[in-house]
Amino acid sequence: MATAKKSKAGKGSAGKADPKNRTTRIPGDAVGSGGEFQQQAGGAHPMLTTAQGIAIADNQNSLTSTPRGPTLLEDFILREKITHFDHERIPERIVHARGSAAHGYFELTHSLQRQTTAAILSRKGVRTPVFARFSTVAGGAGSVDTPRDVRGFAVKFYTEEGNWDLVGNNIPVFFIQDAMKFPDLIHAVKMEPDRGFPQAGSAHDTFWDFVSLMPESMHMIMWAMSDRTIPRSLRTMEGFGIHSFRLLNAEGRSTFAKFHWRPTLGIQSTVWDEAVKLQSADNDFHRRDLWESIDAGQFPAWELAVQLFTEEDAAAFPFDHLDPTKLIPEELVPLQVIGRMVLDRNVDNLFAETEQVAFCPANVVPGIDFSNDPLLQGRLHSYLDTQLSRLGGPNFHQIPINAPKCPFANHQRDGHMQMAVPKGRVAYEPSSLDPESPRASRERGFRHFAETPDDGAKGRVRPESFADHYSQARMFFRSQSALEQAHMASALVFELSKVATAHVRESVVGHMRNIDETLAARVAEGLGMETLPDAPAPAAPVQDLPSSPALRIIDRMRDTLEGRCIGILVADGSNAKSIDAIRSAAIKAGARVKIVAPKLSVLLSNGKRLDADGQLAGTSSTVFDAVASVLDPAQAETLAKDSAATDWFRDAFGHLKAIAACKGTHIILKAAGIKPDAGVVPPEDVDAFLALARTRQWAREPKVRMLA
Ligand code: HDE
Repeated sequence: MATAKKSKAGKGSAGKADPKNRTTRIPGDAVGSGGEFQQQAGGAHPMLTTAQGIAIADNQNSLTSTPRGPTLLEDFILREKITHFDHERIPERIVHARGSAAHGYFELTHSLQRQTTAAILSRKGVRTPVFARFSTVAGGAGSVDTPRDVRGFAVKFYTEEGNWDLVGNNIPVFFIQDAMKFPDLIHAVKMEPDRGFPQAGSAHDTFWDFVSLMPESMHMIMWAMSDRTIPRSLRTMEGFGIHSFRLLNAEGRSTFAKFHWRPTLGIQSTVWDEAVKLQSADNDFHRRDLWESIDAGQFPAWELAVQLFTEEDAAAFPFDHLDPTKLIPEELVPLQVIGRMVLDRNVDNLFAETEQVAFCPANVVPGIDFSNDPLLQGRLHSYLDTQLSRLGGPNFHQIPINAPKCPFANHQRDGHMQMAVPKGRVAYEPSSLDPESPRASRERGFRHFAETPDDGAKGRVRPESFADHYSQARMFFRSQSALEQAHMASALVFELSKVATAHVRESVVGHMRNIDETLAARVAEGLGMETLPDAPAPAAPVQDLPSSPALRIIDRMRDTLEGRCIGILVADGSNAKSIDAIRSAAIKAGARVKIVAPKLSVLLSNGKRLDADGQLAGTSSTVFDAVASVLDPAQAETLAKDSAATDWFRDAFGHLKAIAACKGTHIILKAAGIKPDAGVVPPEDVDAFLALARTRQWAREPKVRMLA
C-alpha cells in the first residue's frame, strides 16, 4: 500500500495540486477530498482509492477464493464500486429531461434603477456569473435533440443578492392558462402510457385530443407548428420569461416587465425534413454544437431585453397580460435592451452540473416580484417540490451548481445529505445567546409588492378577460411570411396525419377555421378531408389584431457566416489549393469548417495527406449549413454510384443549402437528380459561395417540396 504523504499545498489542495486530478476531488469540501493528505500512485497520477480513501492495489480483478473459485463477499472494494454504480442515476425531470448547459456571465448595459432596486438590473457594467440550461420538453434524458418541440431556456444568475432564476422557454406564450391543467397537458404530450411511444413528439392522438378540447392552447399551437420548434441550434433561439413579472423600486412602486433573450447570431431554424433526418444523423446535434462552439471560442451570446409597462398601460391592452397564452406585441410595447449574456465555459461534468442544477421561478431577488398570472403562481410551488424528490432531499441548494455565490445563512438544519457543519447552539430566531446568529433585515430583506386585491369573491373561476383564445393565434399566423405560413400548414398536416382518431383531426381543423379559413382549408386538403368540419363557437369575438412582423423568423434571420458550419467533401486526388481557399475564407468570415471524405485520411493533388473530420457514410450533410465539394472527376464517377454521396447532395439541396460544386461534383449532382440553380456555384468562386452560405436558398423551396 502506498504511504500517505503530507500535501505540500496543505489543506484543500487535493484537487488544486494537480489540475488533472478529477478522480477524487469533491468540490467545495477540502476535508471530503482527502484534504490534509494526497496519495500518489506513481508518476503524476493520484492514487485510486475507495470512497473511504483506502488505496486500491488492483482495479481489474475481484477477490476470489481460488483463481477459478467463487467471488468473496469480503471484497469491500468490489461491493463499494458496484453499489455506487447501481445508484448512479437519479429520477429524470418529468419535463425538460434532456438538456445541455454552459456557464457564462451577464453584463448589464442599461440600468433600470428607476424601476427596480435589484442590483443585477440597476448596476451598469457589473458582470454576474450565470448558468444556462436549454432543453427539449417532452423527451427523456436520452432522447434526440431535434424533435418538433418547445425548448426550455433557463438561466440562473448568481447575483450578489442571491440567486435569480429566469426559467423560460423559446416561445413567449404557453398552452394553458392555469397550473391546474399542467399535469393533464404533460400526460397528453408524453409517450402514451400503455404503449410507451412515441418518444419526444407531439404527433400522436393523446396530445391532439387534449388540445382539441382546450381552445386556450390554439395560440401556442400556432407557435409549436412554426419553425420556432425546430431551431438550428441552441445559440440561435430566442428566450422568453413568458409571464409578467413585477419590478419594484425603492419607493415600492411597481412596473411590470416581460423578459426576452435575443441571440446575437439572430434566430435560425432548420427545415422539417432536415430536423427529422438530424435525429438519425446526430442525436446530440444541439448539445454538440453548443459544446463545440464554446470549445472553439465562438461564445454564444444573447441580449436581454425588457418590455416595461404599468397597470394603467395594461388596462388599455386588447388582452389580459396575466393570461400566459397572450404576448405583448413589440409594436405595442417596444423592447429595451438592458444587457448581454455570454456563455464562455462548458460544463466540467454533465451530471454534477447540467443534471443536478435546480431552477425555480420562485428564486427572485429583492426588487423583482411575481404577477398574479395563475400559471406562474402554480410554478412557484412545483419546482422546489419536484426537486425534493429528484435531488433526494432538502439540501440540494448546497450542491455547488445550485449554491448562491453570495453569503447565505439561516436556521435550516439537518436533512438528507447535509454537507455543511453548522456550528453553535442557536438554530432559531429570536435568540439572545449568539450575537453572530443570522437575523432578518427590514431594510435589506425581500419585500413583496403591497397589492390591493381586485373586487370579487373567492372561487375556482377563469377570468372573463382570458376568454379570447383565437385573436392572437390569428395575429401570429397572419403575421408570418408566405413560406412560414406554408411550413405551419405542412406541420399541422404532418402532426395530424399521425393521429389515428378521425374526430380529433376534425376537431383541430375546426379550430383552425376560427384562426384563418385559408389555413383550415390547406390542412383539410393535406389530410384528404372532403368537407371542412364545423368550427367551434368561440367564447369571445375573434379580433383582427394588427399584424406583428416582429413575430417572423425568415425575414429577421441574420445573413452571416458567424456560427455557421461548412462541410467540404473531398477524396483522394482533390485539389489542395481549392480546398484551402474555401476553408481559409470561411474561417476568416467566422464559420467553422469540417472536412468530409470517404476515408478518414486522403491523399490530395499536392501529394499531402488531409485528415477528415468525418467519414462520408457517417457524416450527413444535415449537420452543415452549406456544403462545398472538391473532387477529382475519376473519384466523383465512383462516388456517384454511392448513395451516401448522392444523398449528401440531395439533402443539402433539399434543405436549401448553398453548394459549391466542382466539375466532378456535377457528375454526382446529376446522379442525384439535382438540377443546379442559383444556389449552386463553382468552388473557385469562393466569394459567391460564401455570400450564399450566409443564409438558406429560400427561393428553391417551392421547387423541392410540395408545401401545404
Ligand atoms: Fe416548467 N417545470 N412548469 N415551465 N420548466 C419544470 O422543474 C411546471 C412552464 C420550464 O433546465 C420542472 O426541475 C408547471 C412554463 C423549464 O432544469 C417542473 C408548469 C415554462 C424547465 C415544472 C410549468 C416552463 C422546467 C421539471 C405550469 C416557461 C427546465 C423539472 C404551471 C416559462 C428547467 C424541474 C431546467 C421544468 C413545472 C410550465 C419552463 C415539474 C407546474 C410556462 C425551462 O417543476
